[in-house]
Amino acid sequence: MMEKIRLLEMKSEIAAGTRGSSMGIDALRIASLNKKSNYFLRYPLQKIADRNDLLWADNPTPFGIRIEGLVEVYQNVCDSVSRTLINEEFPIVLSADHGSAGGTIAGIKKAFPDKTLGVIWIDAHGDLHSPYTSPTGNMHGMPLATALGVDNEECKVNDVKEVTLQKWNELKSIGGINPKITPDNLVFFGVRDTESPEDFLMDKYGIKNFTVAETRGKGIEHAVKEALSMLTNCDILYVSFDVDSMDPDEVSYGTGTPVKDGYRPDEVKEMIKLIIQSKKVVAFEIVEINPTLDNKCNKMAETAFKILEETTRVIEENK
Ligand code: NNH
Ligand code: MN
Ligand code: MN
Ligand code: MN
Repeated sequence: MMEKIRLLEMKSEIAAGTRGSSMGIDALRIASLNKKSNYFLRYPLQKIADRNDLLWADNPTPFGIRIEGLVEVYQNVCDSVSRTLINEEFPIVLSADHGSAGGTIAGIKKAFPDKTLGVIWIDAHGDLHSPYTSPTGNMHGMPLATALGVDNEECKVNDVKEVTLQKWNELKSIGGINPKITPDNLVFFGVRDTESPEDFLMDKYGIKNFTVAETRGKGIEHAVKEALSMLTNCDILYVSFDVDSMDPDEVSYGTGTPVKDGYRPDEVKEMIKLIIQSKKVVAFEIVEINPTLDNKCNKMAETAFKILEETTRVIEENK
């Protein structure tokens, strides 16, 4: 049976510190046209409302920049993802910055409140900050903490305003379930640029990170098998693919926070394919393409598009 797929387009870039990721989805479209692919005609596409108007507004919450807008983004993504899943369609979320992913997780839990959700997070970053610990105040560094429901007050470095904390609590409760995942059901691939409050949480909860070296040493197949075996208690899985997991020198610098020594594109493509073949994945997301920063024309989007096309093919043949 062919899985029905729905593309969800979310252009929110208010959670990133650098401008331009809202153009990442159109950069994917251009990559598809240059490849003469009809990808964007093959699947229904739904645009989700953003709050990018806030990019021109004052920013009253320094340790949770534009957090009030992100609450709306979470709610909108949550509604679209849950509706898609309830319609028995597979949501592929094409998003600007990674802030959206907290809304995706909320939407999955809203659709499947009684199922145990596992998350595979392919990223150079841990995205485990809270307003108390963030070094930048950028909300795209925090989506996993909202899903886990952790504030990490033990590692507090920021003096956070009450209004920020109120919005933070709203973020955690979107979708009606908090926490949405447990740390043992979260697996990282490629995380290599964390701050100490994130390291503290990874140690405290024993969150598994397959480093690039470990993934290569074991081989992609073995590493994925091991990751899936850690998630056998999960009924469903969500794969979140931040393109900065890839090596900027292998691909390009077309992402807001590039980090050296990442994966090659063929490695992530294989990894995602093997994860989807577990038949447990119910949603896939791709984030943080920023064509305005690309030093090789549109190379990041072209690379991401190839991975997206192959991933979509595997989703279709899988069911
Ligand atoms: N940890 C940094 C921060 O919180 C960087 C986060 N940037 C990301 N995350 N792109 O994936 O600001
Ligand atoms: Mn990320
Ligand atoms: Mn990242
Ligand atoms: Mn587990």
